[in-house]
Amino acid sequence: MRPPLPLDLPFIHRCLELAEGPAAAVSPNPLVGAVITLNNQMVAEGYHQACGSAHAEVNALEEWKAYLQIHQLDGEAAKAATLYISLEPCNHQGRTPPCTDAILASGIGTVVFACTDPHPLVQGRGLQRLLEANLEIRGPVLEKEARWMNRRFETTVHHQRPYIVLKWARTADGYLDQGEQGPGPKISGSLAQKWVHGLRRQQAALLVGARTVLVDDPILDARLAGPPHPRIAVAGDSRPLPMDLQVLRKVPQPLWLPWPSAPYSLAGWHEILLEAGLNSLLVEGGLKTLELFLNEGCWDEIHVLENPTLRFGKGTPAPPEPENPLVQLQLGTDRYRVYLHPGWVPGQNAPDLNYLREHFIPQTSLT
Ligand code: AOF
Ligand code: ZN
Repeated sequence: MRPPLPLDLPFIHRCLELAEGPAAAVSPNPLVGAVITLNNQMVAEGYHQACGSAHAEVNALEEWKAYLQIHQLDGEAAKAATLYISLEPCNHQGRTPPCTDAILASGIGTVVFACTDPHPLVQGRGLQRLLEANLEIRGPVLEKEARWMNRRFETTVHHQRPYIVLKWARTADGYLDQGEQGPGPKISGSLAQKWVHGLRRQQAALLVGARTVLVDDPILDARLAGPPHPRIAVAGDSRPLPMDLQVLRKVPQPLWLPWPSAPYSLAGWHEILLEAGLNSLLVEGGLKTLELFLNEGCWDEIHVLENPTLRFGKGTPAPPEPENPLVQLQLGTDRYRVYLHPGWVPGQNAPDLNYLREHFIPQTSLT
């Protein structure tokens, strides 16, 4: 294994960019992007588009084969080519065949990777196989950034639970809704709503309490940001919901999460979600559902939107917020705060602070 070259950085950067596009459509798999270069020119690229479909390397190799044909190049060109990949290639048969086989068959001489695959069946074995076949291997490159991009996948592998994002909107005087009087007027402005839809398309599942579904009758999709839409999970007792609710018009049907009781804890929910292939969860309320996660400290990110001019005077109080937001900014008419769980330490198991802050700042396409 060799250390990376300065020229490797922009190509791995492109791999990460390609990887992120499909968002939660790859769940429970990782996001992966690949680029193939010849004489330091990009000649092919590919990414993993959805769980069950071809891996990133395989898609890039398809484009590479077409390039070889068009330019009437042979195996010598392959030896001179470099495959850049954001995750170590797999070496096992999953839903799809091992990528190492496809790489070796292509005759490509060099592989540069961003980070190793923590999956128990991979963990360095993919790189080992390529090294044994005398390929030149360089890396890791942008390792923290690549693992952060796959924090949902990494969390399922290391902690056997989905990555958990809590989100709520509150009034200036600290209320989630008007309590007995119902939800009241919408709290967040249109820009904040668009941003929330962006959050939704990145999590495999969206959880709400049954009471919230009954009272608010929300749609709970990512329509303002585009697909994929999260799978809806509803927490409550086993009382069936009225069939004319908006979330019930969706396919597939919501996943029912039985309300935790003395013998049944959040771990039970984690199991149900992972079994359904859902590696991340956005919890949007109500208060009791949010409190289940907050009281156990079982969360990774908290996103709070505050309307600084709206006051309800009374109602359901918003949960208290942790100290030290990672990001604090104005988002249209709302104030926006993001908190990262202290288990994520910038510069250690997460990228540095500047990178993280940039990551959570809404992109210009939203405005
Ligand atoms: C790669 N390239 O693009 C991805 C990889 O069931 P499968 O065949 O899709 O395999 C899923 C596992 O393969 C997944 O848990 C992870 O370890 C790895 N994902 N590997 O070489 C890819 N998506
Ligand atoms: Zn693979």
